Amino acid sequence: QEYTALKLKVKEWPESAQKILEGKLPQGANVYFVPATLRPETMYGQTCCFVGPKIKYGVFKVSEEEFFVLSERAARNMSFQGIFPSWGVYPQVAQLLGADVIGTLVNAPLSVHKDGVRILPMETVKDTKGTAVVTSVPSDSPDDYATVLDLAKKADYYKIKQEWAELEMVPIIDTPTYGNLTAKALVEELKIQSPKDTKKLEEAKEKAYKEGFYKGTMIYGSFAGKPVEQAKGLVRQQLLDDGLAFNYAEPDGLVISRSG
Ligand code: ZZB
Repeated sequence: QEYTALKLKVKEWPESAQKILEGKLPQGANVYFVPATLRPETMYGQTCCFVGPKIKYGVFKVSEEEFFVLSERAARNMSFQGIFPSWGVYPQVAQLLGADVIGTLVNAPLSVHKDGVRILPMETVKDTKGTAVVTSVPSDSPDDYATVLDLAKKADYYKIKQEWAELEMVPIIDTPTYGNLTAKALVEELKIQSPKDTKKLEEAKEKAYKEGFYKGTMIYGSFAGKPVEQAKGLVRQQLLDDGLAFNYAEPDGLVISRSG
């Protein structure tokens, strides 16, 4: 599985994370949440970024001034892909639970939300896939759409501010079958009630992938007017060239055997 790993720079930590990180990072360090995505062309539509509240994350030192927040499994894999300076070495400076970083304000590259987006909880994030950080595009990902609806509805329960889950969803891809908010259309058509409707969400995801990739047209961003099939590689290359992302390959044999 070939992912694009995106760098979401931290602008402001919540108090819970500040306490844990105190004294562990050099002055002026840049810390990034690093979600892995298969859909770089949708990054304009990021409205938040998810972590699993019970998942353990590490803060790993990539260079003197750059630190990544992701799962230890992903850091180890990256250390064999030339992402850390020494082969097989991924120095960890702190450990956090997803719950500790809820509310962190990050800058999401290409997102229409230029003031930043929030780190929010998603119960269905898998520790065994990608980086265990998942950037949220509710216009085009049914899982993300179902999750942001649920978060906004139960903001108190999730201990978040409702407005963090309600950043505007901007249409970025038009499709013949589902219009320009594919995920919303599919969640409604399949009558998906909650992020726990995993079977229906799986079906919705497959349909959204197929429709978006083979029939979608970009209607936002530098490649507006181009088919998604072309734009995907172009947006990815632009992110790579601007130093906002890097390639991350998941050694898939391992993942299949672990997740069944
Ligand atoms: C942004 C995005 C926008 C995504 C979209 C999808 C869609 P797959 O297909 O099952 O391999 N993801 C990544 N890591 C995790 C994780 N650890 N736990 C849960 N979800 C994860 O899944 C790859 C996609 O699943 C990734 O691409 C990421 O969400 C999420 F419009 O990034 B994606 C129709 C899907 N649309």
